[in-house]
Amino acid sequence: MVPQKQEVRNINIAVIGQSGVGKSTLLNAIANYLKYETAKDAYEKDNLEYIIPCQFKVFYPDFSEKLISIGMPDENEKYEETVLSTTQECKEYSFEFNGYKINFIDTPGLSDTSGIEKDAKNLEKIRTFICTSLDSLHAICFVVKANEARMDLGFSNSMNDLLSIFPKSALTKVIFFMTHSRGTLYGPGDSMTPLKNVSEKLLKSKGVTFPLTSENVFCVDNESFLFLCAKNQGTEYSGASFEDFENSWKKSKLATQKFFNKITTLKPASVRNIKIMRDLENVLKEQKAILSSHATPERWFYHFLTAKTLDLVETGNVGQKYLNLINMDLIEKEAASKKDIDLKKIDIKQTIAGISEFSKTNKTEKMPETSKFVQNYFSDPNNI
Ligand SMILES: Nc1nc2c(ncn2[C@@H]2O[C@H](COP(=O)(O)OP(=O)(O)OP(=O)(O)O)[C@@H](O)[C@H]2O)c(=O)[nH]1
Ligand SMILES: [Mg+2]
Repeated sequence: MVPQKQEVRNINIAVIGQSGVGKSTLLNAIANYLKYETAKDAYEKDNLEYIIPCQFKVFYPDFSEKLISIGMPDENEKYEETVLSTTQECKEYSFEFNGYKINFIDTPGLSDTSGIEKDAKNLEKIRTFICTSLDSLHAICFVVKANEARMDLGFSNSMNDLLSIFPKSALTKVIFFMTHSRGTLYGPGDSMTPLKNVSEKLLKSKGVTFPLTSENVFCVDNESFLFLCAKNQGTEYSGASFEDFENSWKKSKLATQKFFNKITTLKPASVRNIKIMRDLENVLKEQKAILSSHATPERWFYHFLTAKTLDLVETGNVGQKYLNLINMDLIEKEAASKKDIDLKKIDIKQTIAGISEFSKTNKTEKMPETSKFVQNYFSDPNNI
C-alpha cells in the first residue's frame, strides 16, 4: 500500500562492495533510470542527473583516450593512482519513489590491492556511519561485477570483511546488484560461483546465509548512462550504436524498477545489533590488554564468555578469533567450579554475564569500554 502523502516513509540502504565495481556509478544511473523512460528521452532532454561527481575515460580504436568529468568536483570522489575517482567517505543520496524516501548510503569500497590497513579504515567508516547516522537499515546492497569467475580469495575476503560488521540476523537483508552485465545478457554469469562459495562457507560456519535467488539479485549495465554522459559532452563511442545502449538502458531500468518494488516491501532492521557488535569488539580488546599483564583463570573464563557472545551474534569471525586464543582446558576447569554453566549448552544470556563479571575481577585497571557497554546494554540483556 502506498502511504499517505504527509507520512513519507524512509528506506535506508547501505551500498557496499569492492572498490571499482560501480557503486557510485550505479547511484548516478539509478537517478536517471527513475527520471527518463529511454536513453533517447534522456539524450533529447539533455539534462542528466549527476548526483555523484565522477570521471571516466573513453578509449578509441587507435588507443587514444578522452577524460569525461561529470558533476561538480567533490573532495569525496578523489583521484587515485590507478582509478579515476574513488569514494572516500560514506555519503547519503536520497530518491523519492512512490511516496517513499529511499536513502542510499554510498560507501568507500574495499580493495585487496591498497592494503589491509586502508580496508580496515574504510570498514570502520561504514560501520561508524551506520551506527551514528541511521536508526534502521532495510537492505544491505552488495554491488558485484557480473561474470567475474576469477573473484577468488580477494573477493571472498572483501565480502567476508564487509559482512563482518553485520549481525547474522541482517543476512536476510542482503540484496545483490550486478553491474557490467551486458556481456552476460543481464544475468549474473560466472559471478554466481564465487558468491555461492561464500554463501556455502557462511552456512557451514554460522548456520545461516544470505539468499541468492532471482528475488534478490538485480543485473544492470550502466554503460548507457556513461555513454550519454560522454555524448552530451560531444564525445562519441566508436563501434557501438545508439540502439545497443538503448537496450542496455531498457534492461537496467527494468532491473532498477524491480529492485525498488522489492525494497519498498522490506521491513527495517534496527541498527542496535550492529552497535552492540562494535562495542563488544572494543570490550574484548580491553579485556585482552588486561589479560596480557594480569591473567587469572577466572578472567580468562569471563573473557571466553564475552568472545562467545560476539561469536553467537555475528556474521564474521571476530569472536571466533578471540576464542581461538583461549586455552579450553583452563576454561572447562573454571566452568566446572560454576555449577550453573554447561559449556555445551551455552547461550547468549549466559555469555553476556561475562562482560560485567570480568570487570568485577578487576579493581585496578580502567575499563572505559566495558563501563560504557554495561551502562548502554546491560540493563536490558534480553535485547542483545
Ligand atoms: N561498462 C560499465 N562500466 C561501469 C559500470 N559501472 C561502473 N563502471 C565504470 O567503472 C569504474 C568504477 O566505477 P565507480 O562507480 O567509481 O566504482 P565504485 O564502486 O564507486 O568505486 P569506489 O568508490 O572506489 O568504491 C568507472 O570508470 C565507471 O565508469 C557498468 O555497469 N558498465
Ligand atoms: Mg564510489
